[in-house]
Amino acid sequence: AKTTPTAAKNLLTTYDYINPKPDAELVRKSIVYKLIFILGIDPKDATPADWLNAAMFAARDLSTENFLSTRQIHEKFKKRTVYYLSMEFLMGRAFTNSLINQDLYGAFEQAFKELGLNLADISEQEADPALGNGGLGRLAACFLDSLATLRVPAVGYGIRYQYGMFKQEIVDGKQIEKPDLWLDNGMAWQFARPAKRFPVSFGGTLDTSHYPPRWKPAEQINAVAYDEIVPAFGGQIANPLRLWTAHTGDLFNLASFNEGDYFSSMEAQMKNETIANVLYPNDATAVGRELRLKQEYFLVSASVQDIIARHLCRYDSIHTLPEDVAIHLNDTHPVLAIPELMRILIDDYYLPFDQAWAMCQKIFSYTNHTLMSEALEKWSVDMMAQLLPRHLDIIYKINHHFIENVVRPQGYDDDFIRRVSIIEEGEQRQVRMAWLAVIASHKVNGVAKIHSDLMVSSLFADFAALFPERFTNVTNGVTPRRWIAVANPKLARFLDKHLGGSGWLTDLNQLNQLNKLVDNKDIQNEFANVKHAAKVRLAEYIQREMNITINPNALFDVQIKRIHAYKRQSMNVLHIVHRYNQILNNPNADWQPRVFILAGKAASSYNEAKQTIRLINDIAYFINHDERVRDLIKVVFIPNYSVSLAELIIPAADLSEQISLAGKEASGTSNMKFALNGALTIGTLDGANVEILQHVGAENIFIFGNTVEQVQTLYRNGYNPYDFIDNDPELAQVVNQIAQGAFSPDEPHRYHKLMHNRDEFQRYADFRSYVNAQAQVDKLYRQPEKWYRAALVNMANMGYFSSDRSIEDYCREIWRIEPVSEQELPRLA
Ligand code: F55
Repeated sequence: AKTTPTAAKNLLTTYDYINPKPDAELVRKSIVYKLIFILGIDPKDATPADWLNAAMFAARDLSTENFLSTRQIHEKFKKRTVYYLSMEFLMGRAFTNSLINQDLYGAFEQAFKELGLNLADISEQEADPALGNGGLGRLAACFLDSLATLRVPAVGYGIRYQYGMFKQEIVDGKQIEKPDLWLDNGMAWQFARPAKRFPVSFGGTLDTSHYPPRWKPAEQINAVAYDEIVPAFGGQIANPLRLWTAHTGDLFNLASFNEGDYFSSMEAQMKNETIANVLYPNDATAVGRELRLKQEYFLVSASVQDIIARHLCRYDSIHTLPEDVAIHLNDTHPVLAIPELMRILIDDYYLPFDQAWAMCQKIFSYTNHTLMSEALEKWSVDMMAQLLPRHLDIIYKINHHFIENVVRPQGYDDDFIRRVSIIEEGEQRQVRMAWLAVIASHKVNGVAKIHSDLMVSSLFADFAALFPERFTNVTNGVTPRRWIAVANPKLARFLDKHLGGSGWLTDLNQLNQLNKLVDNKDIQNEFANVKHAAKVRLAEYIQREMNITINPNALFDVQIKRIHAYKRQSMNVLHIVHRYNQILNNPNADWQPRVFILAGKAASSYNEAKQTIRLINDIAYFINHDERVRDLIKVVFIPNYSVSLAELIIPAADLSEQISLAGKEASGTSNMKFALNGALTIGTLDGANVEILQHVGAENIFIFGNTVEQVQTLYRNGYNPYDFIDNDPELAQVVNQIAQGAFSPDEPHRYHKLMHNRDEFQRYADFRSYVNAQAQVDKLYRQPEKWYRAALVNMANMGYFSSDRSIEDYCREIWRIEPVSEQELPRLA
């Protein structure tokens, strides 16, 4: 039983701590108080980082009451809750976002002014927590923002990696990886929850002489929670993001402890504490490493135990779990949650298999983020038998049940059964995690229409024949709070002014009112000024950090994303070199000056991607120092791409490069962020580009390249890159220059392989069409009225791509979850 002292209860119901909202003076006092009494620092010795920490504590106080009262509302009304399980949350900086969401930016700005400090400079001190690789992790963060803002009862579960995504340095053009010490200056934002801990077991043996079988694990480790507040825009509601760390605690390596081997039991524990140490930096290839499997199980075991504990606080029976709980799997990475829940229901609650399985199928849903075979997770049966014998046993039983009760009765042949089996036979038997996810989930979704269609017609075709109603689409979205209000405040003011207030921030379809203003020359100019200011800001950063001068009046052409062959950064390079050649051939033509901006990390083991980074830097050095091109071309590779760099770069882009090979990019989300900030897209018919085209109209986007069908035909006919190189002298020239060392004279063959490979992603097939589209870009940019009109049309039609719309789709179609209603909200005193 929980008791609440009356005084504390009042605090939670009357908001008398800070009601209605603190003014600058109260904020200033609070910051100074935190500095002195929480951090123990004398104001006259405080560094900017100290001030930031103090201010973050002050800001955290202001969302804590919302956070706690949200929990109370959920309890009181027994709100059905969605648990979003993800190995990655790329949250970005929290401070400015929380001030904007709580409408406190002005008060904090003024408070710092009175202290003789500048809020924007202080905010720059915050580490950017990079607990994710790229799109998948950032999507999870946008979704948490929308879930809170839409008042959906939701908890995010992830891992509190001590080292997130590595820090990228560029030395002699090459990527160097350094550890990312994001926790070094303290993390004022997260509440440690030392009492929220669950044991997670590994290894050992399975005694099948009983029913249910008894798992006797060899090792146990504690998962300990840290809660980060996810504030809604507009205050009132805040949801938790619960991140797990690994602690030794008082649990031991059971086997060696029993033998009295204290030291080796401690040694084993120390090894296990490394579970939450580091994020795997692979974004499009699965790794078969044991530590990764341990990380995945660590996340889901702690989370499922916590979900059950929370359920049992409200209901006295485990049987009501499917009414109370929806668990969403962000890709297959947390799929072990399925056998983990089965294990607990069967082994701890003595449910029969069929009953436990029926519950799982109501509870789980799964999002697929890729069709590429190298990214599909498969774990060797041997490894799983070693590490999780009971889970492997349950997976076999699920598979047996599926094949005997679902597949065979429908009369499918052995070949079909071999294809849909969770266990892949072969030299090394493997567990197909995506198959398990599909079989256990009531809904499986792709992340853009074209991707969801391909998912059903290719990767999951056999399953779509078995359960067609299971598959659906939820097109991705991005949060306008971070991607406009935080990243581009000048654009936010522009929108406030022309849309009559800030309602667009929570109802992004209001942007379509811009459609009637797109021909207005004053408004075009006003937007051009917003864009120019962002370009100046980025140019200053590039000058300061890289000592490269760029001209803000040039066209800023931007490709920022993970470096991967399918995303075709090297095709972007082909165009740059082609343009360079054209300028040298015809120096007196009226060229449109361009700045090519690229950024992104390569997985540390991905050689081709690293070579691509080096090529970009070699070419940048060469072209930027060639006086003959003057400033008609500048090439800049900005190191250490991150959420906070995206916030700086995206508002400054004129042109957004979305040039993946059709069929390979599941959705893309930066395409949405760019268009929302008034950049025009040059892109293929891939992922969400297809839907962006439908929304903005063909006159306002530069589409090029082969379609999925054409790509497939080329593959089928035995794609030969030389069919294209040999028939296009300008392309051949570019390929030969790069391959023969024109940009790497110190090592002429450095890029031979990069140019003369199988061209798996058909850069050469799409080259000519890409170059033609780029010529159209130049032509339109030279007619500013038309360009800025098109930019405004893009913004006006981006309402659909709000993550609020995505989350509404999930709530309605997948999770069957209702937000906290107006009536359920406590009224402000
Ligand atoms: C991370 C770890 C592994 Cl093991 C595999 C993949 C990843 C990863 O980061 N994937 C990823 O970012 N996928 C992207 O998801 C986005 C959100 O749905 C899509 O927009 C994007 O197309 C897709 O590549």
